[in-house]
Amino acid sequence: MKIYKWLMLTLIFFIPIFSACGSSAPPAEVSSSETPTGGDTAASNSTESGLAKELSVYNWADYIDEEVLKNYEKEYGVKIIYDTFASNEDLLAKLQGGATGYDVIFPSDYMVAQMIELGLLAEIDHNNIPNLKKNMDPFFLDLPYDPGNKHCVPYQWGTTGIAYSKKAFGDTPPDSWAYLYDPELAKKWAGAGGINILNDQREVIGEALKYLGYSLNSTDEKQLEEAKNLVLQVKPYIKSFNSEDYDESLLVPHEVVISMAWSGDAAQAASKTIDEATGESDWAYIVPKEGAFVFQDNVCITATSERKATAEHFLNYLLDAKNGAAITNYTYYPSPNKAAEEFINKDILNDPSIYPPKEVMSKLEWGKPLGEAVFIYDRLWTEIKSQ
Ligand code: N2P
Repeated sequence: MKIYKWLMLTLIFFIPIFSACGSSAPPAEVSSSETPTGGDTAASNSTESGLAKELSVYNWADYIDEEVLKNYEKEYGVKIIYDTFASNEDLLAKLQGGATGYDVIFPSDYMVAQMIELGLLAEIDHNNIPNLKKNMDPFFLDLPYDPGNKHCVPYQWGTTGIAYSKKAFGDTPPDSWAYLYDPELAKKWAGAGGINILNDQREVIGEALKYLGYSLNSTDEKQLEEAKNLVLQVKPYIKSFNSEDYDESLLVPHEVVISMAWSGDAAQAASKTIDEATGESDWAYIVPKEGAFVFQDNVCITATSERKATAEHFLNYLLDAKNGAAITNYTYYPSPNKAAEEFINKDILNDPSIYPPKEVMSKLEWGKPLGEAVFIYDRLWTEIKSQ
């Protein structure tokens, strides 16, 4: 397992976007403390321990074990105000729209870079987050989108692919994006049970680009128009654009037979469709042969947070080994927390749809910030959704 994981991680981080990996020294060892240094006592709403009375946390849908939140509230007397979003772009729009109440947010790699540039993230004090150095696998630290982890700590990572019902597909798994983007195939599977795709512009346009043989980070307007036209051609066959509760409400009760999906959500759905007699699950997951996104999500503090010490205390809590394992055991996404590994269920650690083998890893591509082309994506997405 260890060698396998090392190989896999080497493969992930030695692709070009992360080529600066490991260029600076990790932060010095610090002692652990239960209460935040400085604390949020200046804020009128604070507990005796110096922590704020409330903390506002904004995460992806279905991306934490809520017991972990409840335990934090119980242990430290901090009430968590919890809310969820569907995509990085929705998160960004919320912050740019002037929402100032959020303290802790969970952007993916490319969005961290974009948010740092826009001044939306606070710098974090590693002295208040000792679990970062203590528990995290160094392969996931100091990456080019946030050098030195000045703003964020790693949370979980995963891949994008296709979730499908084995009953519907039998011995022929949908191993290509053609099943979602080719009008003939899409028509067939719309008729045979229904198709869901993620409600996420980078994913829907990016995987269409991949299907066309382009980079999912393309900023070429002609390629992007081509991708949009592809999506518009299959749009009549798409039952839903859902990236929030699709694993619950769509995959489990068989509302659809095929869905663009994030790996952990697909694995969660698979775990819920196990036939007791055979031990086999109905849902399975495949990364299409053309390749797809691989992502690392992060936990960061907003620049506008007035409860930064409490937010750092909460980040440190999430990076605790047992909490990291509880989160992965619930979400089915791989954890960058090395110390958590011994507490993660073995069937998760050994599941290749969750920890992809290296031949799959080599087909994946990390998302990059798009610069000015972000406006083209926004326009194309509006056209896709409104037509
Ligand atoms: C979990 C969402 C996964 C995050 N439902 C994708 N970056």
